[in-house]
Order: sequence, then C-alpha cells, then structure tokens
Amino acid sequence: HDVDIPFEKATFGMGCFWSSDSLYGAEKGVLRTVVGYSGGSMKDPVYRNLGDHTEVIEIHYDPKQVNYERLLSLFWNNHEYGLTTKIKKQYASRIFYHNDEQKRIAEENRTKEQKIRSNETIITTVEPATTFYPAEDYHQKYRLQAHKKLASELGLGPNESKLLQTSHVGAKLNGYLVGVGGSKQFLEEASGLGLNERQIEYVLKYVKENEHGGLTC
Ligand code: MHO
Repeated sequence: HDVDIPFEKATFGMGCFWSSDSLYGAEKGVLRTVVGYSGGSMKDPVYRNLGDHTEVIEIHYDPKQVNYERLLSLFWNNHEYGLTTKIKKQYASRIFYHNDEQKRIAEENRTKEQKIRSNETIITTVEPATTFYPAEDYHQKYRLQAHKKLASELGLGPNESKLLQTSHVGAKLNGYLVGVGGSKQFLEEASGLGLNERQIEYVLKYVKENEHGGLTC
C-alpha cells in the first residue's frame, strides 16, 4: 500500500479539495495525497468549523518522476483564481511553498500567468507552508470511498484512517474512478497497483465513462 521512497511535498489551496485529491492522485510520480486545512491561525480546525483556514491538498511526489512545474500547471488549469469571482477563504487560491526553490518557481509562474490573463487580476497568494491539519476521514479519497465494496476490499473502508491518508493505490484509484489519467495510463499501471482482474474491469468501466468529462465537486 505505502510507497517508501524519498519524496517532496507540495501544498495547494485550489477550491474544494475532493477534486484536487483526484486531480493529483492519478498523476505519475505522485506517491500519495492528503486533504486538509491550512493557512489560518485557529487551532484544530474541522470541516464544520474551519475558522480562517483554507481547504488544501498535500501532495507527496517523487521529484525524479514529476516536477514542481508540472504540479503547478495542473494547479493553474483546474480552479478559479481571478478577482472577478468572489471566493470564500475556504476555497481560496493559495500556493504554500516548502522551500526556497518552490517559492521562486511559484512566484515566476504566477507572474507568467498574470501576463497571459492580462484582463484579470490574479488573487493567488504564494506563502510559506504552515501547520497542516489533515481533514476528517470521510473527506480522504472521497471519490474512492463512494465505491464501498472496492474500498473495503483494499482495506480502505471508512475505519482505516491511517491508510486513507497514506495509501498509494488509494490515491491512484481516487483519481482514476473519476476519469483522471485516462484508460491507457490506467491499464499500464493497474497490475502494478496490485488489483485483480475483476477490480481492473470494475475500475476501467468508470475510467472510460468519466475520462472525457471534467472534475466536479
Ligand atoms: N458542496 C460540498 C463541498 C464539499 S467540499 C469538501 C459540500 O458542502 O458538502 O468543500
């Protein structure tokens, strides 16, 4: 389930975290994902009492397989971050960097993005990562948890809190089941993920149904 190799972290606030969990989960080089709350000052936020925090996705990635620029391009292409739409703090557009290199790349990227969208003011902030509070279990791998039988066969039922945050196969399926990654990539990876034939057939049906649609929350 868990993949134990050196990794780096990326943390983004980009709207409802159910979608970003799926978006990044199926990305090559992403080892695992955790949804949570960050960026505020209130201690111990929970979904019904977020205080001044934002929903964020924490991505653990292998920098040999996927780079920070690629993760940022997914960030820019998959959420709202213009001044013209009013966005609640809960769904604010925020890049939380973990080191100076991420800071530099994120700021350069934002400048580039602002040039492309010259008729709009980008409200995305670039700021140092602060305390990350993992969200409640029922928010982790939300799309996978909708498939109760499959999830529990994989040991990822609702009472598996630790694995819901650390499972590699869980992160992948949480994306594939809503079409992220597409059927070609899924079939290349499926047996390596430890899925049996029946599970592969089951997931493939959803990949095909969803691979040309967009993510919703
Ligand atoms: N419309 C959804 C958004 C969930 S999201 C994790 C709800 O209110 O349940 O913010």
